[in-house]
Amino acid sequence: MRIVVLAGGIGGARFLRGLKRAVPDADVTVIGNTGDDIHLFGLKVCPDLDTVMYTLGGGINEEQGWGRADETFHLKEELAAYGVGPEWFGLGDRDFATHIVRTQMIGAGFPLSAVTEALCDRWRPGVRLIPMTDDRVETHVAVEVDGERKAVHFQEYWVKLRASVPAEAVVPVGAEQSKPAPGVLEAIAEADVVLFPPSNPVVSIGTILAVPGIREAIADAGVPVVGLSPIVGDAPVRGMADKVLAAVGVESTATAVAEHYGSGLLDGWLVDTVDAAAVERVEAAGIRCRAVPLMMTDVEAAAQMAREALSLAEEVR
Ligand code: GDP
Ligand code: FO1
Ligand code: CA
Repeated sequence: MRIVVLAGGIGGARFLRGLKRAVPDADVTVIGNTGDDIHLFGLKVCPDLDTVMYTLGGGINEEQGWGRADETFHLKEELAAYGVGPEWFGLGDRDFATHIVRTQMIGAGFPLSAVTEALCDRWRPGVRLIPMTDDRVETHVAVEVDGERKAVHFQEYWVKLRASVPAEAVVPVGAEQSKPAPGVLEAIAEADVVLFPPSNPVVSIGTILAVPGIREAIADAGVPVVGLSPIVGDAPVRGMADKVLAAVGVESTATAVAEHYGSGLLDGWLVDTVDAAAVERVEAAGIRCRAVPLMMTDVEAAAQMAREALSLAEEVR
């Protein structure tokens, strides 16, 4: 079975680990979000690609959900001693090696998709991980700070400001001009099923869908498209997705997120059992819906979610 998954960071990565356990022999292609990418200290950092790569490759910091296990921060401290920041972004020593290799390869002329493949030669994630695009796309967030309206990089909004100020707009800068990376449209066209894990609908999956051609390829593939809600009990399970959903005028409910994707894109939607009341409304919107446990408390729980998603895909096929 050929499965395509559009993934952000933690929500996408943990679901993928479950999917690998549920269907070990499946051919899984992951289209990764690169809108969170940021250039720091002259290095290109790709948080969501790295989160998927480290999680599936066994190198992730499990408690944090991002960054390397067994990490130290000597390099960051030395840079800070020179007054070189930003101090608000925690790049660790082990993680730095990934960004150095990536930046060096990009400087040598390799596209991000080829660099990601090379990094995965070490981590062996067991999936084919492709960035959504080789072009530069950076999500920026329009905010008002101390009466001044300005756009900040998504990481500054998320990590430095902790989404503590209202997001007035979320813009994937460069997306309109970007092209899907090699292999993205082909994987979608050849897929038996497309899954949206419980990733952020705006700044993870929304950004991937903003790359011209990807949304259309999914709609045209003619295969089941099934999503899992990242919103449980009217709040994000983790992080501040409610803040960016508000920026695009979407309520933080499992129903509103399904309606936001719409029946033109989604065939099936899984909500958590606490949101069982949402099933009727989602189905009224033309999307087949089931309520099942959606908390990824461990790999087995995530695997069971993957089984439910694939079983719903068979129902709507
Ligand atoms: P990020 O890039 O690291 O923010 O990760 P993603 O975009 O892939 O996923 C973030 C979303 O995952 C958040 O909106 C969370 O609500 C959701 N999430 C995290 N853990 C769980 C879980 O156990 N169950 C569900 N349903 N959603 C989760
Ligand atoms: N998230 C934080 O909340 N604080 C950090 O200092 C931080 C550093 C960091 C370094 C590398 C990396 O790959 C991810 C990192 N993240 C950090 C996570 C990340 O940038 C965001 O959680 C996601 O991009 C949000 O979608
Ligand atoms: Ca992310």
